[in-house]
Amino acid sequence: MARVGRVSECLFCRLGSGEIPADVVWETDRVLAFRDIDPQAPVHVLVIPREHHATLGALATSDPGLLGDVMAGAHAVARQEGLVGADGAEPGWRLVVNTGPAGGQVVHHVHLHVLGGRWMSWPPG
Ligand code: D5M
Repeated sequence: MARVGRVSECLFCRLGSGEIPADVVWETDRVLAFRDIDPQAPVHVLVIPREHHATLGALATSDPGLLGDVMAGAHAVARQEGLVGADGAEPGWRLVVNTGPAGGQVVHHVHLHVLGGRWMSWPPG
């Protein structure tokens, strides 16, 4: 009961279930990809498991197969958004997983940022 209450308060759980609308670009029964509300690049899509896992580590530990599905989803989005060239390398894109407070994670439901459409700098801020 406590778990249900906690999950229902999670923004990305509510997006994943369709309770809150999102600009969905790609989806399967277990993975959802939608445009970031505050884009940091011409292409900025978030890829999430519909099921709640707070961090990358939590997902990797409890369901590595689902982590693989989320990673494959990120690549599918990059291809769909025109970020993957014929040889698989150009024009290029970036995958970011902010993890924990020092990593800049604000939403505590694991999400992969697919960023592209501009040249990226390094190191990130
Ligand atoms: O990034 C959390 C990201 O989530 C941040 O880039 C904004 C985005 N966000 C927050 N609310 C929404 C909604 N409702 N739709 C789409 N995108 C959203 P983090 O890695 O946790 O810092």
